[in-house]
Amino acid sequence: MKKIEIIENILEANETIASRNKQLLDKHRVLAINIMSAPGAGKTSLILQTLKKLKGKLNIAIIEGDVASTVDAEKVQNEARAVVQINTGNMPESCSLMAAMIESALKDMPLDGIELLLIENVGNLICPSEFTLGEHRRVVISSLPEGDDKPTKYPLIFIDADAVIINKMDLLPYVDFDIAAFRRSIAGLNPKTEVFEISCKTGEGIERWYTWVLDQVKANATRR
Ligand SMILES: Nc1nc2c(ncn2[C@@H]2O[C@H](COP(=O)(O)OP(=O)(O)OP(=O)(O)O)[C@@H](O)[C@H]2O)c(=O)[nH]1
Ligand SMILES: [Mg+2]
Repeated sequence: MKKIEIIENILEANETIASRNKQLLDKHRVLAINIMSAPGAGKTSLILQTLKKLKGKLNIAIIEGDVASTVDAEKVQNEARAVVQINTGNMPESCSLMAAMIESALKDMPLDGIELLLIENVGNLICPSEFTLGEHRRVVISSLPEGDDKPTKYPLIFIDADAVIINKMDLLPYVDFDIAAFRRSIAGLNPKTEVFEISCKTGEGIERWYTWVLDQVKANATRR
């Protein structure tokens, strides 16, 4: 009799594909960073700044995740070694990238020619925390207009972040955002994470971010 296996747990199935993705990336020595935030916090802006700054130092590919459109992919296409846009569609289960989508995108990537893959997740603070993609580092951006209570209200996404970025620091004089309170919340949830205060508009604080990215890529390249 033929045995039929049923995958009941969608998260478990996602994990299986995610570890396959990671193995493939490791085989080609590509470091993948999953960039997550609420809509509009500055994921694409950060990717653009990173591409411009690290051009000539690193070969970078981008996966853009959006519910619809190629707007973000068009913004980054001239700066990156390769760009793949994933449209998840407007379904309730499409509020995040999933490992299977990354698996398809990796088929179109020149993996031997890149050292860094930046993945822009769909703008959302809930779903992306559940679905790992096979990434090596997880980065969450919070921007000042969102308010300083997001780690308290959406803790899961911050708990396993390797880095948390506070973006739009240029707006500090105009909005009520208590940086110290935000940092205290993060320290309570995830004391080991790096916290960066930056402005993608003015470039303030962004140098430390580039250095961190370069360090992660170097550590990945020399990993045995
Ligand atoms: N003042 C200010 N505006 C910024 C900064 N970073 C990004 N923005 C603006 O914020 C808006 C959203 O930025 P994006 O980079 O598109 O944000 P995103 O997270 O990619 O947005 P989605 O892909 O829609 O989720 C744009 O109008 C940016 O110009 C910043 O540091 N300061
Ligand atoms: Mg974007």
